[in-house]
Amino acid sequence: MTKKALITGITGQDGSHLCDFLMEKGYKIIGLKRRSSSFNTKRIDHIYNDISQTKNFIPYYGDLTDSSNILRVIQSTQPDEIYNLAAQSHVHTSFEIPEYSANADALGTLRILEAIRVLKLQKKTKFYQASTSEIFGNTEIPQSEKTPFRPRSPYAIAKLYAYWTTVNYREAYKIFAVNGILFNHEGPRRGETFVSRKVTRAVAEIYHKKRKFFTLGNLNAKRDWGSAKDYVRSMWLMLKAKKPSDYVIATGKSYTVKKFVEEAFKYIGVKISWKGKGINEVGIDKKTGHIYVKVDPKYFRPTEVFELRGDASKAKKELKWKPSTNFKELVAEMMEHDLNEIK
Ligand code: NAP
Ligand code: G4F
Repeated sequence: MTKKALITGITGQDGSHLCDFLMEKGYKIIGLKRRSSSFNTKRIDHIYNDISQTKNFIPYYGDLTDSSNILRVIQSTQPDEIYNLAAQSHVHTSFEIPEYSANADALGTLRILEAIRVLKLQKKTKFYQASTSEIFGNTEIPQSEKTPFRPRSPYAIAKLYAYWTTVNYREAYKIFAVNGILFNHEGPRRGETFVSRKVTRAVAEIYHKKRKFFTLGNLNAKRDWGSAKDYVRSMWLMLKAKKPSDYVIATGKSYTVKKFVEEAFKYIGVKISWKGKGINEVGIDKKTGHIYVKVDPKYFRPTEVFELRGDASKAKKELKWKPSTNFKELVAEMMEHDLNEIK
C-alpha cells in the first residue's frame, strides 16, 4: 500500500529534498506550507507545478503556531509518517524573536505530538523531529548521543524542549518518535542567510563582477558541514529502524568559517590570506592584495557555539548510514550552482 508522509517545512531546504527522496520511493506527500505574501515554493516548484504528480503531492496551508490547523490536517490526512522539519531555523535571528522561535520550534513540536495522541494515531503514525547539534552548545568535542546538552541560543533552547518532548511522548504514549540530531548540512538549496550559502553567493558575485567584497561575523567558528541530500536519507532510515531512538548525523570533520571562505575562493582560482586581528581582520587576494572579506560585528551572536563536530558512529552502525559528500565536494557543488545562477 502507498505510504503517506506529512512533511512540515516543505518549502525549506530539507523539506524539499526529503520530498524528492520520498516521492522517488513511491510515497504520497502531504506538504504543510504557510501562507506568504509572495511566492515561497521555489524549492518545490518542480513538483508543485508537475500535473502528473497532483495525485502524489497534496499541499496544505498550515502553521506550527496554530493547534487547530495541525489537528485538522493530521485528522484529515491520517499520515503513516510525520517529518517535523518546520522551524524558525536561524540561530542569530532567534535572539531577536525568542518568543516566536519558542512558539514555533518548541510548542509546534508539542502540538503535533499532542495531535497524534488525541487522534489515537499512536500505533499508526511514526514521528521524526528535526533536532539539531545546536542543543550541545560548547561542551565536549566530538559530540555524540551521550554528550550533555548546554544550549546557547533561544533557538537551541526551543529545540531542546522539542527534543525532550519527543523522548517523553515515545516513553509515555509508545509513539514511534525519534530525534535526528543533525549537524549543519548545506547545498544549493540552502537559505541565503546561512554562512555557507552567503559565502558561495558572494564569491560567485565577485567572480561575475557584481560586488567587490562582503562582510561576515565570527570567522573562527567551526562547523561540521555535510550535504543536505545525504542527511534527509537518514531521516527516513530512522523511521524504518526496528526501535525508535535518537541519532547524531554528522561527517565527523569540522572546519572554520575562514576555511570555507578559502575553499570557495579556490574554486574561482583566488588564493585568500588573512591579515589583522579581531574586527580588523580581512581576507585578501594573496596575489593582488585586494580585500574581499571584512568583519562586521553585527553578525556576532550574544552567545556563540565555537565548535560543532559530530560522532555519528551509532547511525553508521544501526542505520547503515554514512555521508557520501566531503567538505571540498560540498563547496564545489554550491559554487558551481551559484556561479551559474548569478551569471
Ligand atoms: P529552512 O530552510 O529554514 O526551512 C524551514 C521551513 O520551516 C520552511 O519551509 C519554513 O517556511 C517553515 N516554517 C518556518 N516557520 C514555520 C511555522 N511557524 N509554521 C510552519 N512552517 C514554518 O530549514 P532547513 O535547513 O530545511 O532545516 C529543516 C529543519 O531542520 C529545521 O527544523 C531546522 O531547525 C532543523 N535543522 C537544520 C539543520 C541544517 O543545518 N540545515 C541542522 C539541524 C537541524 P517558509 O519557507 O515559509 O519560511
Ligand atoms: O550558517 P550559520 O548561521 O549556522 P548555525 O548557526 O550553525 O545554524 C545552522 O545549523 C544548525 C545545526 O548546527 C541548525 F540547527 C540551524 O537551524 C542552522 O541550520 O552559522 C554558522 C557559523 C556560526 O558560528 C556563525 O556565528 O558561522 C558563523 N558566521 C560567521 N559569519 C556567520 C556569519 N553566520 C551567518 N549566518 N552569517 C554570517 O555572516
